[in-house]
Amino acid sequence: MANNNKLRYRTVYAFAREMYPKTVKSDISYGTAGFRTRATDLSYVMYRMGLLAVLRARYKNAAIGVMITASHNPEPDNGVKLVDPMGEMLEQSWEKWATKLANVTDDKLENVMNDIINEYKIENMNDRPEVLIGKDTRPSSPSLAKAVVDGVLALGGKPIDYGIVTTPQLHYFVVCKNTHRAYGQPTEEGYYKKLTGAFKKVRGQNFNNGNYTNRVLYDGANGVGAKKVKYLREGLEGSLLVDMYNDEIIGSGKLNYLCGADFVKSQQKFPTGLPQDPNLRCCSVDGDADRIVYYYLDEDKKFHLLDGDRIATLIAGYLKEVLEKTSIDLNLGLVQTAYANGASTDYITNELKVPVACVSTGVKHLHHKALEYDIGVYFEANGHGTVVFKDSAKKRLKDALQTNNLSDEQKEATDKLLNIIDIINEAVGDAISDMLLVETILHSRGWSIKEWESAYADLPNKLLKVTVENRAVITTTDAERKCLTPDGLQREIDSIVSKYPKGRSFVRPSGTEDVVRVYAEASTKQDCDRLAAEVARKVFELAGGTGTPPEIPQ
Ligand code: 16G
Ligand code: MG
Repeated sequence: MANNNKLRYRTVYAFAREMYPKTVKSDISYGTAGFRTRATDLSYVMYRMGLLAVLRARYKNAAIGVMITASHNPEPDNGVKLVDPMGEMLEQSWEKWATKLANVTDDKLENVMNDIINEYKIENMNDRPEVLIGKDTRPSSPSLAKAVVDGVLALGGKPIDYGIVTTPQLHYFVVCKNTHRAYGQPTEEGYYKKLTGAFKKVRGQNFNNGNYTNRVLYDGANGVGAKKVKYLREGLEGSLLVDMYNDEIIGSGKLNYLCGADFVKSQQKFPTGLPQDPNLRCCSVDGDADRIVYYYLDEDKKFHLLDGDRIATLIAGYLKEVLEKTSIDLNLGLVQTAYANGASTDYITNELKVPVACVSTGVKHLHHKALEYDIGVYFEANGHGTVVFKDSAKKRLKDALQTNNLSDEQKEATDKLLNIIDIINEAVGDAISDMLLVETILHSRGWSIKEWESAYADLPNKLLKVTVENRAVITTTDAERKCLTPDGLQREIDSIVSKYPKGRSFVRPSGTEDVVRVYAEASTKQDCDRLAAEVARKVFELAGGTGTPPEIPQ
């Protein structure tokens, strides 16, 4: 064994030195969604993540995923994240090992690997675990994928290259593998079949209903989300007509450019490339298709956004209703972050009467919390989200169908809920699956996009960035809603907020950019802009702002 390890390490080191030497001096860290930086700086990081994936797979005795993508970021960037056995993001306690392994010099690689092996008592170093690898459409992705493959091979793992897939597809394949196909077939075809099969069943023969029409305009962000919907459409067989826009894929240089979910949500603007006719139901996904937002232009060309909060409330309200019809006693909860619009939280709590939890930013936190409910719906305002069902909840629904003492209504609702579960990618938020779910609910309700929007009115909100010398001076608590340091900042924020009706504001250091983010909402746009600026100014003053201080509108 020791000898084997020695031999293996020789290979690991030779590969590292010859093919993937560490070319960048400065350190990088495994952030909210893995490593992300310029693609040209990532080869050695990819190779090392191949190594880490094998160690993690041996430790968990399960298949692990590696996804190469920089999501909504510009085309010259890239990134990598690991996917844990049940589709979750890499367990947080391993993030520090990922960071260490990425930053160590080539000649010390062996030491860090030994540290990991000792820390986790990994003894099965001769196992050949599977590492599933996926990549987005970036031109840099193929060579970076090869680096991951080489890392996996160097340490004796078995790489399975899925080629170009969406992030949620890769998560799905990992879950399928590790549940021995109980969750589905670990192939692209299996993925489309499962989702579209369930979708068509729920939709039935009437493709339209009331004010709902079965056509949606789809902005593919010139990325993998565009490529994959082409296959999805075949499976849908006309039950849903997905009109594709922004589908120039590899090498166009247009990935996420003036389009895609991040552009639409953060700029609050209609994307380029779509027809601007009024009242058309449109949606945009991001560069790796794990986020989606809906929107439309009204008769006056005014832009209306239906973001992750709207999707969450639509889903939670509907699932609650279907669940009540089944008469099966399962608890349903919704998980949001501090970025959720206050109006959505009010609506969920007071109208839908669904319990709401608030957690820190980042999919892993939401997903984790949602697992506490029998049925957990989670969404970030930016459009990341899905629904997760406890195994015990699924079993109770299935068992209930087997008994013969359900009324027709109960039976229909239970059957519907079970089919809806199959439309959902529970492994992680999935733009394509979320779109099918939203379309299913709108169809079932007979709603146009305007009717969906009329549930509640968003409070005006604003997001600002402040650059400071060291953003780590800002620390937060209470799901990022309050800051602990620097001293006195929270007191100042409280006093500013108290001047504005329905005012709310919080600040947090970004996990992906070197900035501090400031969120504010208030009852009018003017108040909201002022509130955001006043808070940003305080951050600038108390947290070591750099550049020009934020201006406060008069
Ligand atoms: C990452 C997260 C996203 C979060 C965002 C916040 C995942 C897969 N992605 O993109 O959920 O909203 O970071 O970015 O977890 P920020 O920390 O820069 O505000
Ligand atoms: Mg993404």
